[in-house]
Amino acid sequence: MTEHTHISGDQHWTLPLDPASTRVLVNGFQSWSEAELHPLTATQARPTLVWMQEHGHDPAFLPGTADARPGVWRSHTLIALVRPDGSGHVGYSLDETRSYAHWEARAEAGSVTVHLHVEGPGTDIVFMDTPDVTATLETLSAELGRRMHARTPEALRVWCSWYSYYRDVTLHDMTENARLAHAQALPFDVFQLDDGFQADLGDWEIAAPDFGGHARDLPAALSGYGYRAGIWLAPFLAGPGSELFRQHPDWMLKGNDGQPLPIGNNWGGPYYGLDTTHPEVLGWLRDLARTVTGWGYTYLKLDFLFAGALPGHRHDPTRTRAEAYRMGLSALREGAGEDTFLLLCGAPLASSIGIADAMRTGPDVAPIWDDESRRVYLRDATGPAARNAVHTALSRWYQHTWYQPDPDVMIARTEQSMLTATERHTLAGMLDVIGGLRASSDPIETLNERGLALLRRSLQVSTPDRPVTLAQSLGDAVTHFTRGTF
Ligand code: 9PG
Repeated sequence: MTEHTHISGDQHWTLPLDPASTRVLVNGFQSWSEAELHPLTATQARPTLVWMQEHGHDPAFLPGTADARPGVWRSHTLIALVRPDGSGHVGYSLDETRSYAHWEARAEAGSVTVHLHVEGPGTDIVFMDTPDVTATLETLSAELGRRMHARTPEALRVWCSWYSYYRDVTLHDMTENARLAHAQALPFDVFQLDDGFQADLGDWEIAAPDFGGHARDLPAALSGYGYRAGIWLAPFLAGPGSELFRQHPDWMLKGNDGQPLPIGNNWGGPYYGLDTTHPEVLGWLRDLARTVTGWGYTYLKLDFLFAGALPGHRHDPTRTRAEAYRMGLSALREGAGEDTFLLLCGAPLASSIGIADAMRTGPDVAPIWDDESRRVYLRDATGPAARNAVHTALSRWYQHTWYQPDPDVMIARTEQSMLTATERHTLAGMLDVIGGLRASSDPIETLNERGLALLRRSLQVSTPDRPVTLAQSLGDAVTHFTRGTF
């Protein structure tokens, strides 16, 4: 047991570190948020555009770029300050079921200060110096996992429709890929239908006109090929034109004026979020999860979950953001049952432990290595790109004791892709180092012999005996890649 102090409110530390030679490891709020190891004197990226802030960043980072300054770094749950020899200081929150720990490190003249703000009633905090930051992060992560009853089931091998078909996916695309994968004896466990099958956000049981069928018809077809069925939901969201929104405006997160509050912009317009402190919302979430598992789905990819941890739950404002989030998530788990595999995405990280089976630990992969204009000019490294995905998931290597990490898909196809052969192999190799879920989205018919060979190699699950070597190799990889060769 590590020594900890129960902390509520704010706390400060001044550390005898040389800012110029110190690196800082930060962990953003949710799956897509920044996680990185950088020189402390650099400037933390804050996106300049509001919709980018909404999609990857904690509201606690807002407003915008106002306080993005050299030498000021913010992080959730934990923070580490690392000397060149690997020693340093670690701050860590050991329980995020009710409270969130916001950390901020600042380079001062000849020292480093760390500020902690605990949002919520208080939590057990460790703040320690250590000869080995990597080892200490592993130990504290295991402790947090134990305290929050982490679920770390066997990793699964998943085919997912998103990264090739996007919202144009049809029922036929799913069954055809399963048929071809079966014919090639590709060892997937799950075929997962992503965004595009539903009439609207919230109207999950009504089929999109162009889907060419209904999602409820997929599981039986997949089981004929020996694959489990997976489905994507954004269960805390409602589209403004949905039946859900029209019938239950009162279930939405609300602004100070008592009106439903748009919480983001995607799918060609704004969307709203459900108030997960509302008992009727919880009942609806339970029923939704029960309905799709009743259709035969045993793997749910639950996405855009950060909506459950936003301010605006007016039904019971006494709940903290973490509590409101876990109420919504628990309702989904109850409806889905203990045996259904829940992969969370766009989700607050530590406050999902104990309910999540797996967690996306980075932004989306895309068939392009780097989206330089968004990353450099718009100051946002959370956009879809292979580089952002592996860089972020690598920087969260210690989270394998919180849930199974999902570093997102490898890409083996050569068409509809801007990845070079080197980039395809680098991506696959780095996902393998990260471990956790193995996934692909390539249309099977587009894969030649070499593509199939790369895919087969990537589907070899090599967890769970990774942790020790994982920490070492990732520590090296993160250092190497953040030196600019990445
Ligand atoms: C379906 C997709 C896929 C994907 C998820 C998620 O606007 N944004 O910043 C933004 C970020 C991620 C994103 C969509 C939008 O992708 O990660 O795997 O399921 O939703 O819509």
